[in-house]
Amino acid sequence: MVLLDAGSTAELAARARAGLGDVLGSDAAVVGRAPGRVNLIGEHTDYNGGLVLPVALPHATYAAAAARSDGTVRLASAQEPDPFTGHVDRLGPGRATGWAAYAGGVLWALREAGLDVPGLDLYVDGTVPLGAGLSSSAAIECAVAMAVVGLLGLDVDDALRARLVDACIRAETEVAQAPTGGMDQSIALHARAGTALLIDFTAGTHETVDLALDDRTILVTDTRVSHRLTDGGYGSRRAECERAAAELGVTTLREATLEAVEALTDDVVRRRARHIVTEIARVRPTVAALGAADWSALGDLFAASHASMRDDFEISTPELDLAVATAVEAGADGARMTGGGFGGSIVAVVPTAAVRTVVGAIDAAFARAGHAAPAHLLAEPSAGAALVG
Ligand code: GAF
Repeated sequence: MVLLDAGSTAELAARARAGLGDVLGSDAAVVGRAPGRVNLIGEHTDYNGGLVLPVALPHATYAAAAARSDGTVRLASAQEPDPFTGHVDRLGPGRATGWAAYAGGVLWALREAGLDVPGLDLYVDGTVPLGAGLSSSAAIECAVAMAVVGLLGLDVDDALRARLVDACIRAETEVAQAPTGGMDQSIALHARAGTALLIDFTAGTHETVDLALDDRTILVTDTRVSHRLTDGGYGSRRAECERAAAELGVTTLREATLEAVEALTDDVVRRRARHIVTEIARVRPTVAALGAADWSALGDLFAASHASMRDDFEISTPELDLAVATAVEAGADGARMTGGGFGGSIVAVVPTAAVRTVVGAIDAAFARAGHAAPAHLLAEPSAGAALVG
């Protein structure tokens, strides 16, 4: 069994500081920390003006930073091979590629937002699994953003957090060119421990949802089928949703009715839109089921969500389907694929006493099917981005 440990904040902050010293020869002035996330329900709904319900993971990314007076920007990572060197005046679209586009893109976007970002040395380390659909990219962006506001000595209130969300979204969509919807940056910056975040992308609001999980555990299983949001599958789903909205004469699919969607003539566009409309309708009932500890209702909602992503949105994989089916057979209340899809992870709500059984059953099923061994983590709902250490 591979159980991914979140690590201790103090130890990982110290590790990031040590990395900055060893690799770039700088003494860290600050360390920013931002969590990965797992979405409980509401998939691909963010860019359709819909509702989402993510929680922050205890697994996080740490960015140790020191300001420089010459405008040079040097970026290095414990998890990524290619360090980056550039100048703080020249970090916009087209300047950096790979992981450095996410980190450097944030520096550019914060400058665009009016912050006086200096040259800096920055080193990233952490425990958010990469390519697992658990928002490692947004964790890098938001950890870098926190490090910058730390260097600038700014007071991190809710208004500043909202500006950081916008800057991190610009870094991801305009510099890294991943056409994503904003959920991941919002949860990374606004999460509160012990809660999920209900975000409404039409109203532009978010509210915390207390999670009294009692004898339940949120289990995440990474199928180790790597997913990338820049590969084209994510973008083509987004384009199909936009086409459906245009044909229905609505600004976003949030405004569409199921009846109108069923009348769309193109089979693919109709099924994509049906996923979005039905998925948005599942979010508030999921909040209610969690609040009432109605695990049977939660299981039905998760099952319908997974079927919709498998059959209508077509973003699941055989590994995700196997993990979901096995988790439920082995005693999970509910399970569904989570995140952008085309690989990545499932999320399951499991009676805590059954976690080992469920993990063992998924491992055995993957071995029997000849799939690579999956990795598991316990998603204790955790706090959002902060300065640490
Ligand atoms: C990825 C994206 F980054 C999010 O914006 C969201 O669309 C998600 O996939 C699917 O719900 O994480």
